[in-house]
Amino acid sequence: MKVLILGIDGYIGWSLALRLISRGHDVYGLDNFITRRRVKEVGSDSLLPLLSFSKRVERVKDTYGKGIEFTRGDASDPKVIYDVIKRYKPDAIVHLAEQRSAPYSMIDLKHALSTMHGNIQSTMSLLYAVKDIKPDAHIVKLGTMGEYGTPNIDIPEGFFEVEYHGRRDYLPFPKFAGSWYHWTKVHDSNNLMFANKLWKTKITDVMQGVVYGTRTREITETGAYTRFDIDEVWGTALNRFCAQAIAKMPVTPYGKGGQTRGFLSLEDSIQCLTIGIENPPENGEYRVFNQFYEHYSVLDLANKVSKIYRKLYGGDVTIEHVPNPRVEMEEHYYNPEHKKLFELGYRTVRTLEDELSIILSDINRHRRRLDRLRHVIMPKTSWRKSSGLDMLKARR
Ligand code: USQ
Repeated sequence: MKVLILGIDGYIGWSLALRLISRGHDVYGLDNFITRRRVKEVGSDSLLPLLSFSKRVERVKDTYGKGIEFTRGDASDPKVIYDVIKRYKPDAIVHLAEQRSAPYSMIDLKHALSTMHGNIQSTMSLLYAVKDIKPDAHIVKLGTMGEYGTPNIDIPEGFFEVEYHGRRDYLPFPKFAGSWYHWTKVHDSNNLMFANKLWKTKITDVMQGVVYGTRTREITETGAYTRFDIDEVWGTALNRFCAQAIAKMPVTPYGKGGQTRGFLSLEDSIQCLTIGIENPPENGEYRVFNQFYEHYSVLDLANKVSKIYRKLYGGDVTIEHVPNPRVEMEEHYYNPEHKKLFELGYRTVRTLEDELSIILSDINRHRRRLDRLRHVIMPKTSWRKSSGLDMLKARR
């Protein structure tokens, strides 16, 4: 199959490219390396050292005897998107080229606007380009479980039966996101649904949970790490907790730590995306996957990291409930459904405990780099303090 990955240089994009190549697919990629620059903008860097993209492709060729055709460009620029779809005529397009950090979008108005424009514009450009150039292509779009928020009822996979004033309908489940970033994904989902209604575009909208992990089978085979962020803006909960433990810093559940989210390993995320690509929806179908393995509270995860750390290194980890920089419920009901990927064959590869041992060991091997990143680990970006005043001052 010909698969175009928008955002091929990212945490998931690179790992997915390796998996697809190893399974014999033809992989094409687009990226403008903006995540590398934006992570530097907040004073941070990938904890695991990254090869340049051309070196990455050399490793792929050496290992699997096949390369990746790559275009450097911005996925939110319609011309760029039209050009790559014209050039590669892909069967499937995986859209991972959106700004993916909730804290980054909450820094201030400038960052909120760039997240809104970039994310929504890239999905809109992609929808039009597919309609105009390759209308039978399958769009696999990365959304987030965070689109649903944390309602006090079960969360279905996208749609649910509802009765109101005696009448029934099958409707999209209401969304209530928790950051400007998460809201861009809600807006994208609405646009995807509408494009499907207009043009019958074939779409898989992936509501993915929080991903953790350092490696997949192919990362080990090629030695070409994917990025691994641990700072307060770009790092996600479990990856950060592991880095905090190795750095002998407190592990930081925000507030009470009862915030519960769906989680899955990088290996599982790549398995699920591959299943979605290799098992496309029917022509004209818009389908939604809730993509995660299990749900945990952040305090549960802090305790698990502490347990595995003790087993591996013998010392204790301090768990510190720091004031929550976000506006979110810290204790709530959470029961999302997730059946469709399991029906298509998804099975988890490693237990959480085995995965944690691998992450902790990989971080431990890069302790020098970790020491250089200590100053960006503790939370700073505040949802409440986000403002547009500095942006306006800078324009005067
Ligand atoms: N959290 C802590 N301590 C930390 C970091 C985070 O308690 O040191 C808490 C947060 O307050 C939040 C939860 O952990 O309640 C998850 O936060 P996160 O930073 O791991 O993840 P989030 O900001 O939700 O975003 C990440 C990815 C995003 C993806 C999303 C899936 O960055 O791209 O869409 O996970 S989900 O969370 O299901 O929406």
